Parts: sequence; structure tokens; C-alpha cells
Amino acid sequence: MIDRVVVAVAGGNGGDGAVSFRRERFVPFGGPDGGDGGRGGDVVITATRRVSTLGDLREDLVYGGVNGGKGGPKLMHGGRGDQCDIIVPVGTLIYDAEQEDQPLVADLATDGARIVIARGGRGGSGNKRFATPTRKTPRFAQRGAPGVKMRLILDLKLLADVGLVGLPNAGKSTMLTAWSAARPKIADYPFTTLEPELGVVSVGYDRFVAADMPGLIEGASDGVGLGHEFLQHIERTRVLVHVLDMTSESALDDYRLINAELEAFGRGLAEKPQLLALNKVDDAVAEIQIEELRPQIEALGVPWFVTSAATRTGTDALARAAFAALQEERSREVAQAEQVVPVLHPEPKRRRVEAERDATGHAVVRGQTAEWLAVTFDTDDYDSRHELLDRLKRLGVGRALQRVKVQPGERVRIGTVEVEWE
Ligand SMILES: Nc1nc2c(ncn2[C@@H]2O[C@H](COP(=O)(O)OP(=O)(O)O)[C@@H](O)[C@H]2O)c(=O)[nH]1
Ligand SMILES: [Mg+2]
Repeated sequence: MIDRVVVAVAGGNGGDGAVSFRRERFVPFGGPDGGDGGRGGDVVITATRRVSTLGDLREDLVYGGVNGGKGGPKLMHGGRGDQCDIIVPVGTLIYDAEQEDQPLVADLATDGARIVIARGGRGGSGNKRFATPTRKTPRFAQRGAPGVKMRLILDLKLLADVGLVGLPNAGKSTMLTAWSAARPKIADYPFTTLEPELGVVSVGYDRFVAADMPGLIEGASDGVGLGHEFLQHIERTRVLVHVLDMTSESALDDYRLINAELEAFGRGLAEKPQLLALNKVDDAVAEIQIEELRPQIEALGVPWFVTSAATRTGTDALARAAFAALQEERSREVAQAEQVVPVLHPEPKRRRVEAERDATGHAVVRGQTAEWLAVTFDTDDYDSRHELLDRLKRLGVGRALQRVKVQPGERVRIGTVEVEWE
């Protein structure tokens, strides 16, 4: 079962630099004092064990960092935009939906793994920074750069957090149905399948993944062997809900039988915390047995719940308790495993400057810095345009354009901007 969402992310835009001049008494024109814009907030995706599905993410939202503040007079620096945090389960794979082959951008495989997926734009420089001995009163500033925008595919292979164990016919599949939107096969005969049936269970705003785990030992000893996928589910399971058919005359023996089976299976299954579901209470036989066996049940020292999976009596309370136990287990693990996880960054784009002619013969300049400069300097303003051209030349754009034989006066495209090359 794969959980998949497509989300839009956008780093915040950088704030514009300010154009401002000092006002002083008796000084007709003070020096430039426009401050820089602030950086836009990044979009960061962090993996945590504390969530199980991608169900909290919304496809109709853009996850955006906050825009950086504008620079102000008196060299006032614009504020930095707040970061936008997206929380996903461990195991989430992130693909770039905008590229044709949808490449994998990140595999958040460990608790706490983070990626800065969409950087906020840099703030623009205020006019103070463009003052030179020959240009004492620059009347332009740099705009903030737009943040990175992407569409992402987030993929997660759902693994069980809570396992339903119990004898065949105890009501595991029915419990899963009562809990979730999943519609597992419900059979009157024991033993349908060896693949666990999964369901996503909502508890308020939280969710967990539950699995009906049909007989482990029977399967293994029949030589059927449990597949890798099944074992993955078992290992990931943090809490077991032990479903007991209380219409059975041997309910307590059934309980011991399953626990012995868990013990024999190994892999830590027997050590996982259990909740007991005394199921089929809608049946009068079960009701009477629960009353009679109450002292023995209490003596087991396991939290127990009276349920009817068929009529959904007590099933919500059981789901809430299972989730609480799950969160407790996760907290314990997180506290134990204090690890430093590096922050990932997407592949940096090409920094080098390249020039070429496109199919129509148009000269095109590519390169991250060149594109950033082109969108942040106003090309309509004479001084600003010259600042841009000077900086592009310093980057080596002139040499690159000479190689493709661009003549002065020719229009050149840099990212989304066109300028006349001088
Ligand atoms: N009366 C009653 N029958 C139930 C209840 N839960 C499950 N059953 C029935 O018990 C049988 C086995 O249920 P199923 O969920 O397939 O058990 P599983 O083998 O543990 O997955 C089916 O006929 C169900 O309808 C319940 O709460 N009350
Ligand atoms: Mg079943």
C-alpha cells in the first residue's frame, strides 16, 4: 500500500533593497542609506517517526516560506522570512514532479532527516551598496530574488504501526474494518492470506497504520515462509492488539496460545506492548464469559477493552488507546536514539555561466548567479541596467557570449529576462 501526495512548495521571496538618502539639516543631498531586503524563508521537509502517513498534507495548498521584509531607510535591514516546515513519516521518498523523468530528490530514511527542498530567495541590496566614488547617489536598489518553486511527489510505503494478532476468526479483519477506511477480506473460514491487510486509522487529527496479521507460526511452519514485506511490517509494528473471541469456550487458552506463538516467532514480537480486545460482546455468550472471567482477565495485567468489532462498540476507545501506546513507544525510542542527522540539500544548480543559441538563433545565458542577477536588477533603469551588465561581465558572461558570436546591441535572454548586450 503506497501513500502518495503531490504538493507544491515555494521558498519565500527575498525582500527588495531600499532606495533612500540621508536627510540632514543643511545638507541638500545626504548619502545613500537604503538597507538590504531580508531573505525569504526556506521550505524544509523533516522526517519523523511520530507520524505514520502523508494524510496531513494537502494537495490544494502551496507550502510556502514567508517572504523576506523590504529594506528600509537608515540602513534598516528587512526581516528574514520564516521557514515553512513540512513533517513526513520516516521512509518518505521525494521526487521532482516537474521534470519529465521525475528524479528522486531525497530519501528520508531516518528519524530527523531533513532536506531544504525550496530555498527562499536572497534579499536585494539597498542603494547604499551601489555607491561608488563616481556614483555617489545611486537611485536604484536590487529587488529580492524569488524563492525556489517546485512540485513534489511524496511517496511512502505504508508500514504497520499496530498489529492485530489473534486466532483465526477472532475478528481481526472486522476490527480493521471498524477502525478504518480499509475493506479487508472477511472470511468465515480460518486463514485467508499471509499478506497483512492494512488500514489507516484516524484518531482525531492523528493517524496510524494497523495490520491484520494472520497466523504467523502456521504460515512459517507450513513452509509457506513469510515474505520480506510481511517481516518489514512485523518489525515496524510498535504495539499489538490481541483480539480474543469471547464466544470461544477456551478464550484464555486462546490468549496463551497466541502469546506462545509470538514467543516462538521471535524477532521481539512477544516483547511488544499488548492491548487486549475482548471481542464479540454483542453476542450473549461473550458477554457472560467476560463477566465470569473478569478476575482472571484482570490478573493478566494487560490493559483490556470490551469490544464488538461487528457493531463497533468500544472500538474507538481501543483505537485511541492503541495510538496512545504507540506514541509512548515512539517517544521511548526517540529518547534512546539520540543521533545527529545531516541536513540534505537538493543538488545545487550549475553555478558556471554558459551561453548558447537556441533553436531560433536567440542567445541564451544559463547559470544560477547570472539568472539571479537578471531577475533582481531593473533593466529599464539606466543605472541599474549598467550595474547588471557590469556584474554579468565580471561573471564571465561577456566571454561566454563572444563564443557564440553575440554582437553589441543584440538582445540576450537570461532566465526569464531579456537585455540588450552592450
Ligand atoms: N458477533 C460478532 N461476530 C464478529 C465480530 N467480529 C468478527 N465477527 C465475525 O467473526 C468472523 C471472523 O471475523 P474476521 O474479522 O474475519 O476474523 P479474523 O480471522 O480474525 O480476521 C466473521 O464471521 C465475522 O463476521 C463481533 O464483534 N461480533
Ligand atoms: Mg482476517
